[in-house]
Amino acid sequence: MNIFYYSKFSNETEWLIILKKKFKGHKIITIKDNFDYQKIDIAIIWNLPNSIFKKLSNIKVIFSLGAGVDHILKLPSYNKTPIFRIKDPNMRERMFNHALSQILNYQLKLNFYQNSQQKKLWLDERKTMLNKELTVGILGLGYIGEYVAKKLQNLNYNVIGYKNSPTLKKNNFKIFTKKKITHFIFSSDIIVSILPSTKETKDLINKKFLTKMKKNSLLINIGRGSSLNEKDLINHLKINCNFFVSLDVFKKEPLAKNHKFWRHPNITITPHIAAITDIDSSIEYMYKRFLTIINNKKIKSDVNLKKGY
Ligand code: OXD
Repeated sequence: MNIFYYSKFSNETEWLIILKKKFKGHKIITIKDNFDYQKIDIAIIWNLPNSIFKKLSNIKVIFSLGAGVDHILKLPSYNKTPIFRIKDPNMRERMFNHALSQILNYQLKLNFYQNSQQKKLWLDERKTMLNKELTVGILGLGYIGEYVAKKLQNLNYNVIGYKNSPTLKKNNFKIFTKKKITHFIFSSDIIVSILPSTKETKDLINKKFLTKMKKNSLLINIGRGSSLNEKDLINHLKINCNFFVSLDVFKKEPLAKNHKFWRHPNITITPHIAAITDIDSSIEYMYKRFLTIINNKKIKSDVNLKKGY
């Protein structure tokens, strides 16, 4: 098989070495190779420009090098080729660790101490919340969201969840759907968004949503930047000085140098690293999928094209 690899990851060389080892007997091709793109069977990609994608006219399957697939679905030349996303326990654990770090930062007021250290101030702050006193709302209960919710619950946080479509799956926490989103927002002290980028989720976290959040709460976005209306957030922060935000994803990445978010004291920024793609386990996952494809010849996409994730 001819396998095309594309990413702009800083550790691309390492990816290629391990891919070549794992997919021994097959050809791994990159844009640096002078290869007939029409002979490519499989594409392993992250943020591939459409100008290249449209040349891969005979691919049978696409592997997304991340949990999300919006970078593929938005390509004008994408035409229903089956897609597999990375479903990796290591990725889920990283996402959980990141969410927890931001929750604890807010809960234990660590930013205040960091700031006061700069000013050599001995802050005499006497109140922080216990886990059981906080309700964390998980917005988006997919493969990663459900895991984060369960892990937080194990740590004694009150956990509630939000899902666009109703579910029959039993969970130990309350799940709200579309009609009850206001209840979900009102009840949460902290909201963690792990939503995918779809038509339904576009700008879901807007003025109306933010106004319903508690005045002194925390919003964490580790899903997709498209679900947050950035202007509405800036305006919300102007009148709510005790509202905090932690953002790992943005409408446009990398975040522009002159973006207002960078300098806002209530916003913590990380550069889309909440769940970096783990090389070894992801390649292992893709290889297993690859074997079932070449053995069964039947390819069933991971992605529901109607829902967009
Ligand atoms: C993503 C990822 O899909 O980082 O955003 O995996």
